[in-house]
Formats: sequence, C-alpha cells, structure tokens
Amino acid sequence: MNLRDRDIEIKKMKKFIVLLFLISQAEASLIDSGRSLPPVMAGAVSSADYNNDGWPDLAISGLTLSGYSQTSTTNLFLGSQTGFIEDQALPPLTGSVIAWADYDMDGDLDLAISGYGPSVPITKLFKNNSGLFSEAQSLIGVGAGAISFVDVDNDGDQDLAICGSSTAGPVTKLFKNQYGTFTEAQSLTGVYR
Ligand SMILES: [Ca+2]
Ligand SMILES: [Ca+2]
Ligand SMILES: [Ca+2]
Repeated sequence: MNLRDRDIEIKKMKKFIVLLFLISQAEASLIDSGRSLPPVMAGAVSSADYNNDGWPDLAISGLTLSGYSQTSTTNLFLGSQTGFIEDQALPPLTGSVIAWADYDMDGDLDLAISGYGPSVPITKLFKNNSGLFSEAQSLIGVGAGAISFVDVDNDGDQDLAICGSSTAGPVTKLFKNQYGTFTEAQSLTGVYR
C-alpha cells in the first residue's frame, strides 16, 4: 500500500468511525455509550441480531493500524442498550466481506465471511449455535470480492454467490444449498473489486 492509498484509507476509516458514532448516538438517544469499536479499513461491517435478543449486533472485519504496523481482524460484537461489547473472534481478514442468512433454517442467523487471510484468501461458513459460531464449511477463498445469500433455485433455502480474487485469479461462483451443505453449481465470469 503506497502513501496515497494509505491516506485515502485513513480518510475512509475516519468517516467510518464518525458513522458508527452517529449510529450509536441515535440508538442511545444521543447518549454516548462510552464504548469504542476497532477502526478498520479495507474491510467490512455488517449488522444483524444474531442472538435474537432484539438488539442489533455487529461483525467487523478488516485491516487495523498501530503506528506503521498492520494487522487484520474479524470480530463479533453483541449489541445492547449500553452499546457493543466484543463477543467472539473469527479468522482475521482484510479485503473482506460479510453476509448473514439463516441457511440451515433453525431460526438464527448464520454467517459467511471471505477475504485475504494471513496466507491465502478464504471463504468460510459459520453456523450459529445459540449465539456461538462454529465453522461449518470452507468454500473457494476470495479477497476483494463479494458474497451474497440468495435463493436462486426458489426451493426455500438460501444459496450463496461468491466472487473475488482467488489464488487462481478472479472467480464468480454459485453454490447451491443442499440441506445445509453448499456445492458448486455454476461458474460465471470472474470479477473482483
Ligand atoms: Ca442482538
Ligand atoms: Ca441458522
Ligand atoms: Ca435454494
């Protein structure tokens, strides 16, 4: 990452921090929760009530800076009236994306994440077990991409589309959900961000 890209990412990170602050202010009736969230860049944030308590929770993933050293992170935060508290760590990623869906149809939201891991890009599905996430399946790893749950075959369960930069180059693949297990159904023109 050159200095110009770094400056752009820092500006984006500052905007993101301001956005999160405004969201927390709005949800807390303009009372500062006093809690902070990790600033990230080249990553993703996504909200979902994964423990079904009525409060939106957060998944945050991306690159963090400490001086000139860089590390990546992926963490889940439980929301409440007083703000967000760190709940669970997932594989650290950058160039990451996050998607939620109840793909096993047991009433709670499950999670798919993809991005650049420490060595190779990954895509992993995590099953929600009463608010605790366990890895359920690994799919083609991509960074700088997108993942989206959608019921493409209209059979009532959520299938998964993945695109991004894999170790074999840009890919776009569609995976069908068969009783909670995803199998590749179609490959399309590969793209990445
Ligand atoms: Ca919640
Ligand atoms: Ca579920
Ligand atoms: Ca389906």
